[in-house]
Amino acid sequence: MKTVLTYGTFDLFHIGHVNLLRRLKALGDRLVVGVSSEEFNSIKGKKTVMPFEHRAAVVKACRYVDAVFPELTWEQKREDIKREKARIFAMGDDWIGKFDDLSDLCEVVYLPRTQDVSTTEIKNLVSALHQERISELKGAAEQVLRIIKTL
Ligand code: C2G
Repeated sequence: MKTVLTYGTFDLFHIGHVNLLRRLKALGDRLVVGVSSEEFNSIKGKKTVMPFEHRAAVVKACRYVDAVFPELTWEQKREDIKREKARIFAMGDDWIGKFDDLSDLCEVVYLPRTQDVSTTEIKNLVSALHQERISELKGAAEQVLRIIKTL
């Protein structure tokens, strides 16, 4: 049984996450994912839209994923690799070189990210749509006011 181990926040689960998990599963027989807790995300300077329970449930529901566990600290990776008997530790290449120190325990792999999609981009798009909606409503309210003034 060749176990592959990876970590992530997986907020607003998108095609970039799916592509990564599919490619990671293809590297072995079993894919295990450490999903970042809220507390750990604040250490990473990240604020999520979806709570940990939802993000973990969505990742677990992905057919490429066999097991998930909470990621609480940077330091837990060595213990996780030993516990899960992971043969491969893998991340997207935005982390390239950051975890090479684990290569005494298992193979360390970085895969190319999926271009033009990220949780941050989705958040920005939603807030732009929100702003657009607000200005539409403002325009409509001003129009109503103008009509009222003519009455
Ligand atoms: N990813 C990707 N393509 C994208 C977006 C993300 O391949 N377009 C990959 C990232 O490279 C990462 C994984 O999806 O390997 C999860 O990304 P995030 O949820 O942003 O995870 P992050 O907050 O970077 O957490 O200890 C490591 C951290 O927990 C990683």
